[in-house]
Amino acid sequence: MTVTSTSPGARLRELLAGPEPTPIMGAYDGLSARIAVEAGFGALWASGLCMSTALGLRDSDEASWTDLLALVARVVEATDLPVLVDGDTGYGNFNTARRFATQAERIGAAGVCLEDKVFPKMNSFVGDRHALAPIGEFCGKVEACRDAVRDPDFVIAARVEALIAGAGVEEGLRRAEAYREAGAGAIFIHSRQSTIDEIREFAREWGGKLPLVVSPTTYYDTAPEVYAELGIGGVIWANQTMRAAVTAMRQACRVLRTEGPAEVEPTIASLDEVFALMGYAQLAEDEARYTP
Ligand code: SPV
Ligand code: MG
Repeated sequence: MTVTSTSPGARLRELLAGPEPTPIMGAYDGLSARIAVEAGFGALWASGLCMSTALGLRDSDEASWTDLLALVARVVEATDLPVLVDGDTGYGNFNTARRFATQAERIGAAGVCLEDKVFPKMNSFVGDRHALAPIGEFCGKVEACRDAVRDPDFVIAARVEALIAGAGVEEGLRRAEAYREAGAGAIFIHSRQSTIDEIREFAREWGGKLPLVVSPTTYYDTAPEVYAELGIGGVIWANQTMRAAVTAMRQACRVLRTEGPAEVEPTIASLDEVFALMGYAQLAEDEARYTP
């Protein structure tokens, strides 16, 4: 374990304000967190969609926030990277939002991201019912979280869903500015277009007033240098590991059932790989050291 004198929030802030966009990998349990660390990501996104899916639930506030925080705790434990936690809408009002934020801080997260939709929310890629919360009410949530957390560097990111709701760039900018004034430390501007065009328009108008975070699930083929050109602080690859796991597990189950275990074996991680990933050798060393 690496011990640093700076808080997780301070490290996340520094990364988001840095000259290069930070690649942030979605994680949903200890395993996915370890794999992201191994691949060299700078920070993690505890994804509501992926954690819900891992629990066998839909990303529409079906999972309780305590269920989700139990997984966040595993993500945090598995790595020294700063973890930004998807806080959905804050699960109700300012009071539930601030309780979520303080509990996330307590388990070692670097920040919480709240989205300006109405509870219960629906995943931003599903359907067209994405009612936006009143601006004043959402600002109250941001402020309440800011006031409640202990570390002034703990990041309260405000996620603007105006583009998802079809309300346009101008409405997104109006909301982002209100959330900045309410004390947000970063703006997550979300889009589900297949190009980065509306994000580009937003980012140019925004002019770097606060770090911007994006999640290019649908505009994944954007050239990497574009994020830097637009002054984007963090690029969240929110769900690729979960989707990779779905494909791999389905394939393994199908082949095992239809062709047999011998066909599956060469296509899956060996147990030795799993033991290496999980640090069993370190445990053996520790046993030699600590066991008389
Ligand atoms: C999540 O990962 O849960 C997100 C991002 O909120 S997305 O699902 O892409 O909207
Ligand atoms: Mg989410």
